[in-house]
Amino acid sequence: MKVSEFTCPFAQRRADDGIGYMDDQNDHVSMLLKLKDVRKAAHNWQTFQSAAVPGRIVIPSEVDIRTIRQIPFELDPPQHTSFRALVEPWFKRPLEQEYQMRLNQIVSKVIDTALSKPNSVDVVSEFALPLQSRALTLLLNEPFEESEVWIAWGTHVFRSEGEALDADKANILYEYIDVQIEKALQAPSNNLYSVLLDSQVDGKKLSKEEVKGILILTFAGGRDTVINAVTNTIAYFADYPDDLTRLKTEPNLVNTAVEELLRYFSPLTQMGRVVTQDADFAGKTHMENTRISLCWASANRDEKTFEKANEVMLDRKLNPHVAFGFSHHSCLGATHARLILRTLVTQLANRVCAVDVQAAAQNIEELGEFKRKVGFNELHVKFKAI
Ligand code: EMZ
Repeated sequence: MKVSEFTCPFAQRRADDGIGYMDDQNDHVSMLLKLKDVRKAAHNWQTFQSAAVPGRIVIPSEVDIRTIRQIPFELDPPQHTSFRALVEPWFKRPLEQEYQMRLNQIVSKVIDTALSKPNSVDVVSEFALPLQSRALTLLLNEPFEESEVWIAWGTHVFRSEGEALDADKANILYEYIDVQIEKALQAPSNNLYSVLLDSQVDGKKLSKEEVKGILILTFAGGRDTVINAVTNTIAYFADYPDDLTRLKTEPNLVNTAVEELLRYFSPLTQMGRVVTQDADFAGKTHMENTRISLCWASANRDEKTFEKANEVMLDRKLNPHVAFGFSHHSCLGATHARLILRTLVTQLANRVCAVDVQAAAQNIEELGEFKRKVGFNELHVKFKAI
């Protein structure tokens, strides 16, 4: 089996009745597995809400380690609409030339370091993690050196090895953000904290807690997801070096290639919703106050929409994947994430001709009746320069 292969554990269930089940900390989840159901439910915020108890829509649930609402992701319209409108322009800054230039330098340096190592590099801890953290300095508009603090936190801000939920770790993030908010109040700058503290939503200044909620999402939502996407992309090119050559000669392919890799890997497996009233949906009755999940990873392999769904086709034309979610909650960080991946793929194609895998340890999620690979805990490779 190739190291980059991602078999879809949901295929049989999706074909049988389109729903899977898992228990998450004694809180049952019905997983919607078909693309059309996932999309329909994502639209229907009246029945399937995001603004439940903070942490409950995340799977595994974070209710025991988080009391602060992540914003705008744990809100429903109309509150969601106002907050989303406020933060949207900031999260579109990756479209600016200056931002792209700086990201290009960050990616370039990470590749320089990897190429200069005489021995193998662990892509997770020595490549994807520093890349994610350094790129985040651009998104927050913080000094580059601050990334060293975030790198020390490891690949997930809420989890550590052997512990699905780590409260001590979560507290490090919460306390860090509190300190940064106080600093921004005392000496305002043009970073995300200051900009938010100076903003209003529906005519009201944001509270510290709201600012904190936006920052927690910014730190948590784009961390393991970006790290997985980067690591899986490198694993892919280790298996298919000819595709690197192809991308070098056909650089315009980079956008469709990145979308296809996102569809295939689906860095975030699923996201939950809480049922607000008894509802018949996808052939089942869902009781009030139970959870459903929108299983992006399964929806992205739905053969009804994606021809040869289990194959990577870098030039796939129609690709309505839901790797960044769907509807009003679609990923706020998507512009930033896409830029990271496009820059990475372009530079790899121009600088690297082969990636040799020396050792790999997969990261497998246990989801009730399913086990899903989502990335790697370690991936040791040697990059070969062109
Ligand atoms: C939440 C989630 C958001 C959650 C887009 O994903 O990502 C997870 O990694 C976090 O643990 O809190 O931010």
